[in-house]
Amino acid sequence: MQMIDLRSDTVTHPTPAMRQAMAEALVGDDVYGEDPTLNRLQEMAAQRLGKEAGLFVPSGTMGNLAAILAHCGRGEEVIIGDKAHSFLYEAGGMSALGGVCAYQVANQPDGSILLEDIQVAIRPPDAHFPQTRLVALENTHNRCGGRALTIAYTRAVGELCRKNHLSLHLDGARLFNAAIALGVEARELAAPADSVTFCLSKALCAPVGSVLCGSKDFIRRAHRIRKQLGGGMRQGGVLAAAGIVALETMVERLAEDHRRAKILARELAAIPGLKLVTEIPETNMVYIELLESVPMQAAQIAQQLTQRSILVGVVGARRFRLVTHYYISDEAVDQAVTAFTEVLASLN
Ligand code: TLP
Repeated sequence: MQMIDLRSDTVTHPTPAMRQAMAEALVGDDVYGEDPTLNRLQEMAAQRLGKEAGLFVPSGTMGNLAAILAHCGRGEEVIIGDKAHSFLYEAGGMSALGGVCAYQVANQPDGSILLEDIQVAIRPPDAHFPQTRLVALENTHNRCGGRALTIAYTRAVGELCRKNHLSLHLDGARLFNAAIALGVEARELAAPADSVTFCLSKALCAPVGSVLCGSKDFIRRAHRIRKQLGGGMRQGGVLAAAGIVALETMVERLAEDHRRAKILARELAAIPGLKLVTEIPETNMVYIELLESVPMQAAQIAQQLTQRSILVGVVGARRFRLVTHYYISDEAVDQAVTAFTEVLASLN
């Protein structure tokens, strides 16, 4: 039986249409700026997000890093949520490679950061302190259950930043999931931010790549940093071709993943021994945990699920993350629920 892989939407493979576009892509040397397919993807992405320019990068991690390094110099500071991907899961790149300090503030359960917490974190002009340069938000917020930040909230943070002469970066790895869930355009969510990264290689199914978008001047700086990081990709058009198919055909269908995540969450929550960590999901992530009554840890349960062909993310001693995506059908959702039911029933 084929594995049902709910660990992440990053596990998605390119679709047949993407593979065909990749095979037929016109390419050139992108370090000379001569890859027509890559140039087209960058233009499309920038246009879609309402920014002047775009820069194709190999990963969301490099997009966020290049953005933070383009906004902040050594010894300068970014105000960032304590559950932000860039803070928790990007190997400390901003400090290791850019000497940038991270001032952590609490993420609220909905993924936002309180405006008053941002205000308090802004450093006064005093030689004792690192200088605050940037605020970073994440939409959708991965560790906060895939919650979507609204246009109104993002605007309010943008205004606070402008008032204090700070820039705003948005880690929009799953920005299109947020846009679909809220019924708005991605460019409206991106408008208050000076820079935005979004990923082609997650729910949009492309094999590799993200695009960093911003003003022409900002992208010029980020382009040099991408080169320093070794991210200049010669005939990258082969990858960009899949990204173009992703943007053209894979955005609207995200609603299906969100519908299935809601069903999955409701059905898992009804199984004795399980409870939802966050409410019914807005997008494609279900976080669920084991009640105290369950005499096993999440890793052991996950092993038993694997034997039933279900792969889930273990994100804590008693916590799972399940992510729906293009390759998770209604039947796959049913099979995952059945597997959880059987494994938990077998413990009684
Ligand atoms: N997230 C991955 C893991 O690293 C946790 C996942 O499976 O969800 N921003 C956000 C919000 C992300 O969720 C991720 C990847 C990234 C950035 C980094 O993207 P990549 O993996 O392309 O470097």
